[in-house]
Amino acid sequence: MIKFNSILLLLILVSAPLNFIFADSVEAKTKRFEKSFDKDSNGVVTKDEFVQTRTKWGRPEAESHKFFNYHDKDKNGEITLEEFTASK
Ligand SMILES: [Ca+2]
Repeated sequence: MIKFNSILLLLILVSAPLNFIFADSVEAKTKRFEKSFDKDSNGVVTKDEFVQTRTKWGRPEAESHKFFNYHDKDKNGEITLEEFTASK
């Protein structure tokens, strides 16, 4: 049991910096926002654009709606680059 706990602790300690390294950088998010989601390049991503892109990636529509609402911080129906890059 002690051994298992030690291994678990070790895994947590090792994965924390990895999470930090592999977390999306603002640059990576900006690129994804502009290249993948903002189809008409008007600086905001509508729900249609968001869901369509994720559907193309094979993501379930219900999940895409959930993520859209998560990113759309001010709930105005559009995701700005600021909203997108601020999201974890
Ligand atoms: Ca918004």
